[in-house]
Amino acid sequence: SSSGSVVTLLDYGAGNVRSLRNAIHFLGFKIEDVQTPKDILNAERLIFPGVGAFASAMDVLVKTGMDEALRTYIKDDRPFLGICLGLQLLFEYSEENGPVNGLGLVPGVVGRFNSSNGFRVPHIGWNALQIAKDSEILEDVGDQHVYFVHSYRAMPSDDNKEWVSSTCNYGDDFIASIRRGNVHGVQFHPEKSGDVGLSILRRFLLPNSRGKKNPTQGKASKLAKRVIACLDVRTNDKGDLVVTKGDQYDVREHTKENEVRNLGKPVELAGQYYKDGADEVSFLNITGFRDFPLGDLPMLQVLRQASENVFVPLTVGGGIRDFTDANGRYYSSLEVASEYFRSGADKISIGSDAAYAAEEYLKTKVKTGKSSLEQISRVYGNQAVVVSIDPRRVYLKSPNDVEFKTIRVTKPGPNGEEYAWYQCTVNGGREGRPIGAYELAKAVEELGAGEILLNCIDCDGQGKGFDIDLIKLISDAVSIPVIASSGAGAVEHFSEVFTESNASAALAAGIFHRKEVPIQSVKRHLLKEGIEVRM
Ligand code: 1PR
Repeated sequence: SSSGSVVTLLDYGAGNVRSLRNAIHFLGFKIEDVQTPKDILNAERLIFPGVGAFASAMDVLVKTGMDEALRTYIKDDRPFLGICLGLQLLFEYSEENGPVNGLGLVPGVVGRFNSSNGFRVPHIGWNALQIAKDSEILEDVGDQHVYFVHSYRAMPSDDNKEWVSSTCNYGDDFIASIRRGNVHGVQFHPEKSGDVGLSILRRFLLPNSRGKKNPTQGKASKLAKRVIACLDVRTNDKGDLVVTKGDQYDVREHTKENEVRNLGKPVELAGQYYKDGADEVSFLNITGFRDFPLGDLPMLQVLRQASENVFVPLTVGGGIRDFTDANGRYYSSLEVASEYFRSGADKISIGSDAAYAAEEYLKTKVKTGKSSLEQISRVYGNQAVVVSIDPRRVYLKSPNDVEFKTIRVTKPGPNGEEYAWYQCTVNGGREGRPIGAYELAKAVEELGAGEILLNCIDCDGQGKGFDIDLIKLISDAVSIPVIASSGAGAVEHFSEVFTESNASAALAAGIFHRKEVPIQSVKRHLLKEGIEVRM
């Protein structure tokens, strides 16, 4: 058994490495944390999961003297695995807020993806590897998707050819992994790449587990469309945290007791959806606008437990904003988000507070840097910040009836109206705001959102399909990924949304909770329709 084996982790405290810790523990290893440069030199096996921004990571390494220790360790060809930024830092320099010097061990430059050629930035999701040479830890991964989330990447060149073990295509071919001797680096996240990722980590940790087979090229060929399972969570009247699900955001049974609908336990369902093949799992604390999440320890507990066994990305939303508690203690939204990240979230999602920030920004045209959205994305990166939009369709006789972006609807309204706008709401759909989904989406993209979770109150829980008009409007308006949400009732609704709009992912709740349509059926259907998915 591998229990008792130890791996050294270089975590300089810049962000969430809980997922990686969980994956290492899951594989039966103990973790020793690097405290001083000596610990690096004494490591038997070192994992370096870079998180945060390139410049601040380099700062910490230089200030602590760990940069020199890392150079020595790697030059001596000792077992090393760099993940994401932990790979990028090995290069000569990065253009991220730079140029900023890196460790200079691998020839090449880290630059930003170019979104002008139609590829959305950040690059988020499950993409395919083109294996360049035997990398030992990647064997048989060529036909599978692995999970990427980043805006910067290093490019292959003649100078770094001896290092590059695989590339990935996203607009251009960038470096997905490197290997020389015992030194490995991956741009994707093995700890978030399901079974495939766990076996990559296992092969790094346990050289004996490496087989003899050569990597094979296979089915995975490009960025897959994601299928996301969403758990709306709240405390019911008995005080238990339950997964609930509304009809147009009404989550109460229409009985005399009027209780909150209970569809299961959050941790169990998350684990089930992971096994069923969900590409991501989202938790939305739907009463977060009234409750204070740091006072809501059960929700943090849910995240901690779920992340121990779920090795795909976890998003959590609800209540991410500044807060002053009953004792007068002030919590910044950054503190709230940090607590979620520390508890196992890979991304956080902001609803109401992002709507207020967008309204303010549209009014003043000034980025104050003070909104939760701006603060959290500055520290954790855009790719860690999702904005959740809760719009409601408002029909209009004429496109000029409102100052917001209107569309010509595919199906006329109840009084024959041919136009509509999508009014944003806050507080779980309870309050309409003077801003449209279109305006909000564009504003939050500028303020630093990395992704948009696009709900639709009219369609929520109806099972009649996604609001294609809305999803088209928003996914064409922004260059960050858009997650289509609300209304999935059958497998055809997923192929429809991916064929008719530029959504990068589709999210559903009710059909999965009620076991009407399994995730695998959705994926098999998409595959049959020629839409790339992770199987
Ligand atoms: O405003 O930052 O505290 O965040 C609150 C979060 O909670 C927002 O993301 C908001 O969308 C969500 N929320 C608030 N109230 C409700 C409610 O239902 N009463 N749920 C709610 C949002 C929408 C989706 C749902 C899809 C798919 N639920 O998450 O899962 O519509 O459902 P379906 O497949 O069954 O149609 P803040």
